[in-house]
Order: sequence, then structure tokens, then C-alpha cells
Amino acid sequence: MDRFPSGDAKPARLFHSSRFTTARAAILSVATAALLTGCAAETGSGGNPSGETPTSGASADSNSGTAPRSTSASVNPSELVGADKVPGLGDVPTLKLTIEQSYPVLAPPLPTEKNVAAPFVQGLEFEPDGSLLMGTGLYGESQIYRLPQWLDNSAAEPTNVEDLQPELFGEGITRHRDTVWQLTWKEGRAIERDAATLKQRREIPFDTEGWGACSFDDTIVTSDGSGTLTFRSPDDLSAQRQLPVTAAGTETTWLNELECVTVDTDVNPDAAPDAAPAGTDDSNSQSNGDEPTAPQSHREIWANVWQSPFIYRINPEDGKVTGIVDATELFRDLYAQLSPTEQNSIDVLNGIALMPDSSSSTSPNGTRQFLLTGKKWPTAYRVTVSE
Ligand SMILES: [Ca+2]
Repeated sequence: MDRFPSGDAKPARLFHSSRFTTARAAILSVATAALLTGCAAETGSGGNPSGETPTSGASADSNSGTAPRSTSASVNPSELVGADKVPGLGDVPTLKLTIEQSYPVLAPPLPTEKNVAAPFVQGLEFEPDGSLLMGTGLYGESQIYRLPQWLDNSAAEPTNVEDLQPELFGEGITRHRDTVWQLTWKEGRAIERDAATLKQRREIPFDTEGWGACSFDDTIVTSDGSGTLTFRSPDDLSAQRQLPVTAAGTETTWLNELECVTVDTDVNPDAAPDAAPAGTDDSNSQSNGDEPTAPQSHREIWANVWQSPFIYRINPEDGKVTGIVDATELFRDLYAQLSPTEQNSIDVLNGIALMPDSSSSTSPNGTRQFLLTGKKWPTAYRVTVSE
């Protein structure tokens, strides 16, 4: 989500208005537009981008070749990609989002010693002990750090702060056992880190743009700004499989920050079939043995859609989007907290991390709990997503 389209990048061709075909989509679109317009109206920015932003959406940092992007990224919510532009809306089930709690987002000092109000979030992931890993972007400002035992103390100071070289634009992060991988945007480099200290072990070439990343037990999933995800070796990020993601039969694009979710199923024979996307089978099961009661599981990939308030739930087997979250409510709540100046400083929704503390995070009934935030957002939200 970091990219600010430069004319030649992600063409709008993938956003087919033909998706906007059902009454439900129409209602949702209108509701979303009205809500976002309401957000903008509160800022006094009306339908026009604020400040120096010459173009729409998260385009404040226009990407002009190799020119460093400014840190004054802002996004006008009224210009986010709307319901009529996101494939699958109207055809794929919309999942219910409930805000449970909000938290301040803490950021360590930057290498430049410049203070920032909030981090430019590019990667967000909980560790098993409840610590939160955060990866941030922008040239000269990219970092990775840990918010230790965040579940117990969300105000804890960041630790293990590692600054990236100024020529690197940090992107997705993900932990896989004792390793943390951090992608870079267009630099063709990925960083392997020691999970305990977050210090760099080595740097390896990376074959495409880096956007989001998440991990399953046996593979790492990355996005590159397109609608195709790549499954990679946890050892060296070599590509193993590509997964075109489709929503209601239409190819998607701008898949960004990711979250890999494994859901144990069949533990309780009386449990209702979970929200496994149609077509999901047991091929992903993490077998613990041959006993008939061994838990089985299915997998989901959740993806922020850049420049939009929407999040996809994706079946990693067939690439189909099986549910869509409309997180517009977060913008409305956020804007209610912020001064006009602060409103102009925030950027797009980005950052999704499965909450590690609650059984409802991976309930077989399909309910999930996530921590969601955005670039330069001072607030993160714990939300429940349900059918
Ligand atoms: Ca994540």
C-alpha cells in the first residue's frame, strides 16, 4: 500500500463497473459513498483532495520514478476506491465488522530523529506470546520493531527497533519460526532477521515488488500489488506457487497487507461446519497423527485492498474471494477523533493481524478477531468479523 500510482502502474482496467450489478451492491455502494463523503465533509475538504495532493486517493506521495516520496502522505476518504470499483462486491458475501476496542499506535523515533505521529504501517503481525511486530515504510524512515507483550500492555514502548538503510522502502513482514522476513518495495531485496532480536541475518534478492507477507507453517505468502499471490519457501523465499485471486469470477488487483489464518476444525464433532470457503478441503490439514480425532484445519488468507476500505477473505486453494469486509466504519471513527490537520495526515487502511488471544479469533463458526490499522493512523482497532 505504499504505492502511489504513477500513471503506468496498476491500471484501472481491473475495476470493472460491471461488478456493480446487484441491488445489494448498489445499496452498499451508496452507503459507503455517503459515509466516506460524510468523513470528508467533517474535514472541510469536501470532495477535493486536501493540501498539496494533486490526485486522488492515496496519491499524495506521487511516485515519480526514483524520487523519494514525501512523508506527508494523506488520503481523502471520499476518494478511496468505492464499492462500485472493487471486484466481487455485490456477488461475494459481505462480512460484518464490529469495532471492539481502539488503541493508540506507538512509534519509535526515526533514524532521522524526526518525530512522527504514527507509523507508516506496511506489516502487522502478532507473535504467539502476544507481542506485536510492526514493519514500516518510506525511504529513510523504514523500520521494524516489536511492541512486547502488547496484549498485556498496549502502551509498552517499542523494542528491538531496527532501522532500514535509507535506500530501502520497507514493506511486508512476517514471522516464520525463529525468522522474520521483511520485504522491500521496489528494491529487489528481502531481509532475513533473527526473530528474537530482529537483527538482520542476511539479505537476499527478491524477484518482484514487495508488498504484503504472511506465513503458514510450511509456506510464506506474498503480494506484489497485483491480484496474484505467491507462495514461497520459508527458507529463501523462492517462489513455489502462484495464486491468481478472483472475486465473483473477476480478477482482482492491489492486494496488499496480508494475514494467514489457520482454523482448526473437526475438534468438536458437533461443531457446525465452519466458514470454510466453498471448495476448501482437507489438503491443508496439519496432521498430528493418524488418530481419528486429530484436529484438522483449513486456511484463509486475508488481504487489504490498497486504496480501499475493503478486505478480502481468500481461499488459498482456489484463489476465490469468499468474503469481503467493509472497514469504512474505522475511517468514520478515526475522523471523529482527529483535528482537520491530523485528518490530512492519515493514509489508507493497511495492516491486519489476527488477534492471538481469543478463541473467537479462529472460531470454526467463521468469526475472526483482528487488529486493523492504517498508514499514519494514530489508532489501531480490535475488530470482530463475522458472517
Ligand atoms: Ca499481517
